[in-house]
Amino acid sequence: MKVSREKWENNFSEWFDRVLSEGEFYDYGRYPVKGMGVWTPYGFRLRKNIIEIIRNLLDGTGHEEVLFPLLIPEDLLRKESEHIRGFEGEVFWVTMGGHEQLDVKLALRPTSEVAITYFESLWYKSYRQLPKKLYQIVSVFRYETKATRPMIRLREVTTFKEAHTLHETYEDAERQVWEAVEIYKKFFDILGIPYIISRRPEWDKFAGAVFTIAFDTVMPDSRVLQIGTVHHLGTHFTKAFDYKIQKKDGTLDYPHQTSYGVSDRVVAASIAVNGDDHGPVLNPYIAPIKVVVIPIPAKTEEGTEKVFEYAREIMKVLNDTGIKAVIDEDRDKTPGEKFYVWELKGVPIRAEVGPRELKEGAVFLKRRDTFEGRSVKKENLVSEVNSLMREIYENLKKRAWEFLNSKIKRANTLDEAKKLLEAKAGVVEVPWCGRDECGLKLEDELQARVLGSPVGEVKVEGKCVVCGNEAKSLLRVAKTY
Ligand code: 5CA
Ligand code: ZN
Repeated sequence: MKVSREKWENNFSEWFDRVLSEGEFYDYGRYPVKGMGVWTPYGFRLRKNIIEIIRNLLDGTGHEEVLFPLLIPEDLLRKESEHIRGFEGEVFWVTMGGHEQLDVKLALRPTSEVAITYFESLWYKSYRQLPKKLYQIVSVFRYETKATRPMIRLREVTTFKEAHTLHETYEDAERQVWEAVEIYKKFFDILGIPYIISRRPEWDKFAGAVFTIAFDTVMPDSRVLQIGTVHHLGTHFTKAFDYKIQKKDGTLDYPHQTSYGVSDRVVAASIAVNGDDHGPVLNPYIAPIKVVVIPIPAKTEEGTEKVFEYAREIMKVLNDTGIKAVIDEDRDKTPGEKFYVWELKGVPIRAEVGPRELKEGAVFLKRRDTFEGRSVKKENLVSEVNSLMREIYENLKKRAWEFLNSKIKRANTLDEAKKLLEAKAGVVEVPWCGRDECGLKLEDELQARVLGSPVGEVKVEGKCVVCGNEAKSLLRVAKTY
């Protein structure tokens, strides 16, 4: 069967909503508070597998998991002026305790820089205790005013992994920024989510950061989604707390910080980057269910019973070796109806077991990504499934990267850039003189967002598409979520 991406790409929004609800990943839009969704059991397992990966990567690189209070008193949140300016319009406040008005309003944390810096100042007094790398995985709350979307723009972000690090010098913190970038690269590589990395422009860096490095991916509808950010915070927060540490040379000085985060958006991208008209195709590495066994009824009742028994045996063989498999024994559904359901859940492999397989001691394995099938002997089932999962994983990753690469275009004039964006090009790179003024004008002219410049050395020839001066860098623009 030929897999059509076209319909999928053109109706991505509806596709995504339908997959989340019918595939039983996430219940969104029905809870009576806007921007808050429910992780239902199947989606929760996918989320858990993803969290496990980032947790292992962080634990393996000297990060320590912590848990801070959800509520932040107003005076604490107001400590760093740029930070509060950036977040002011997005904060949910708790003002009552029972029947009493609270003396100090309490914010539902929109992020935890201030809460963590406050404690760092109590805990770490000397360079000898540094670097310190803390992280937590919690809910944060943001009163988002742009259109909210399931997993993508929430008011309760339930899977907010925020890391906060503390260093003696600016350079140490900068090295940490690049370590974090490497960690996120590994994370997204394991997930098979392709990305581009950009230094966000001055006007779009995190509120309170010296600079921000962002990971973006391109969704099937060609719109760009920011899936992770790494910030160098310099001494913005430590100065605001007048927090000094003893340095190597004996002096007292402000330590430097970084913070970096990912969210539910990563789960959204994991579901969205590979799919077709039938639904998503989950990367076998994180798929909650690797194999669904579908018994194909025989002509007689007795024959069907035998097939079901054999199908259960097949499921058990897989589960006994740690390959999560389920069987769909619903007697009221035809195999075709079952295929539909499990395709919507993105299960990477389907094992069809009918009278013929029973007779031959075989299993018919069908890949969800290409719909290719192969018959394997029961004795070889486990090794065949394992190698099939690897093949699917590699194929999905390759496909996703090919898609992303096809969505990065170069334009040398404003007009070209405009046409490309109108034709859903994805990311358009233009030569740029390096001045904020031109970047801002570009956003205005193109009605799109500037993602920033590629990280590292870029050789550019040509003239700034806005002012015509010699280009110093490339600027990426896109229609974004
Ligand atoms: N304290 C820093 C580092 S954790 C911070 O808050 N950075 S952030 O604002 O850029 O958020 C981190 C990541 O969370 C973003 O890159 C984005 O992928 C995700 N995110 C931000 N707001 C939302 C939201 N409303 N819904 C879902 N994900 C979000
Ligand atoms: Zn310019």
